[in-house]
Amino acid sequence: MEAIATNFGIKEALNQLGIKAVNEGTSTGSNNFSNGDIIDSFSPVDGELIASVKSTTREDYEMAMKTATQAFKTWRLMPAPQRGEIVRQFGEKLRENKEALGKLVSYEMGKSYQEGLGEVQEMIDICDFAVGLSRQLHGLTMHSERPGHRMYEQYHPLGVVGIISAFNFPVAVWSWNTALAWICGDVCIWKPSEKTPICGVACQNIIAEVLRENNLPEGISCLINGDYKVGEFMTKDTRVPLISATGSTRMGKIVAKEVAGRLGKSLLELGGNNAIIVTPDADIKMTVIGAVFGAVGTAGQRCTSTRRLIIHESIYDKVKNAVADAYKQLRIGNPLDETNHVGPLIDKDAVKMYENALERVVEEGGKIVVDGGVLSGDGYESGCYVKPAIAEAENHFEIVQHETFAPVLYLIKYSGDVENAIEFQNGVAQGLSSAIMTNNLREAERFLSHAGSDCGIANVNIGTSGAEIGGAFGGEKETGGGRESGSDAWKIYMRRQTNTINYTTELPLAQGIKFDL
Ligand code: UN1
Repeated sequence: MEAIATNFGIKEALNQLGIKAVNEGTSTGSNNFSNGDIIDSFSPVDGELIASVKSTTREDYEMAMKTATQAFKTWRLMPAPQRGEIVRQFGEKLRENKEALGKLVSYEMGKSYQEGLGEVQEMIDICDFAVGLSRQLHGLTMHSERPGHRMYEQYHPLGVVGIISAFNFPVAVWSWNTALAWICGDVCIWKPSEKTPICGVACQNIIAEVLRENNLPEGISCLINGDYKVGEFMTKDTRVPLISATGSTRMGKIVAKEVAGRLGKSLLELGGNNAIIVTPDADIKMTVIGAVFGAVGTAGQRCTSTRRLIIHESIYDKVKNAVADAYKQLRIGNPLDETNHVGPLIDKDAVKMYENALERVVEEGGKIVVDGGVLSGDGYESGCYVKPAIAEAENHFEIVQHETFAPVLYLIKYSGDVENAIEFQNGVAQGLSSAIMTNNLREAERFLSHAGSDCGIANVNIGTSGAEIGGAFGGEKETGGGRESGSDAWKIYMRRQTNTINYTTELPLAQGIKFDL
């Protein structure tokens, strides 16, 4: 058992990231406000205890808030390009720690080491993006209807931003939010998933070093630990103008209600139920790669994972067989071993949900194409390794309508026109990512048109997952409507102010109103 941590250099990685070994007590890391119950983090890779943290109590939270609000007073006065310089240094530190952090992500979350590295790369990329953006927080100028008046708008920092992130992207999602929030002049309080708290401590240690080196208050970045109850400290807190929450639709609905109830802003990035439409004009080889990576990458635990393949009847058997054949080549096992494609699910609850989905699809009349099952024996001792499965199903099945965070792919047949496939694609409650595989320009354009995909992401000839940070990331309907990361997503982290300046000696009123005294 110890072999995995030892053989794959986990201990060295933890050491480099400033995480205390299991026998040395809890890892508080830097600026981590936690004195409550102990949260032990077990690796889904081998079931071993990685390290422990303490959860955040109400009093700890008040301390975090105090530190953050204090830091905001300094941070907001720093010119945005100088804040960008701090984010640039953070990106540099991430480059230095890429392998160690990628390894920890892989070991604590269970995704492949390559994907762990990819996740850290997303952090580096968003830092680079934010550095450039720190010189481009533009507002517009507009012409006043009054003579001798100038009108424009500007963006100001919001204050304390609360970030709640999920286990599946334990470091990147935080950075998409925090790197932008920081250049915008905000300070952040982050509650990572209680399933991956060590990744949180590692990130906090990295940014704390940068802040220390620049004599800046650590309150710019605060870490709190715990479950939804700790999240609630922030969602109910009027001192937190924006809550950015990533996770299930169920969680998002609770957060949205809570935050809206106090007229705060929320940025929600929730569940997806992503489909790839495969038309008669699809390149089958590309389809197989896109579908298989989309369905089994991160063991199906991305919000962008491919859950449904909507295939035209004329090529249905061909695509089904090609994808099923590709599944035969999948190697399931220790994600730190780069010869494996699929690692474990996050925990045994996730395994139960996976098993339940496979039972349900059969109960509802579906047919298993590639068998699933939980793996046991040598190397699978954690009990979290499952076989990626494929089932033939119909779009309206209740289980197909539901997002199961596991490698279960549903094959759905369509006939006739691409419109019928688009109808299936849109016929779910979620609206995150979507794709069409076709070499037919008309089909592709129809898919992208206003009558096409209703998702926040719509791709042609690539899969549903693996979005670049440069675009705005998020989705519609039950995905929550939020956009983070690239494009103009920065605007949600700022408050907009319209300014009108009169440089005359008269006071003309707008709308031509006369008010003579
Ligand atoms: C998520 O699963 O919450 O598009 C984020 C992707 C990644 C991000 C996924 N860039 O698959």
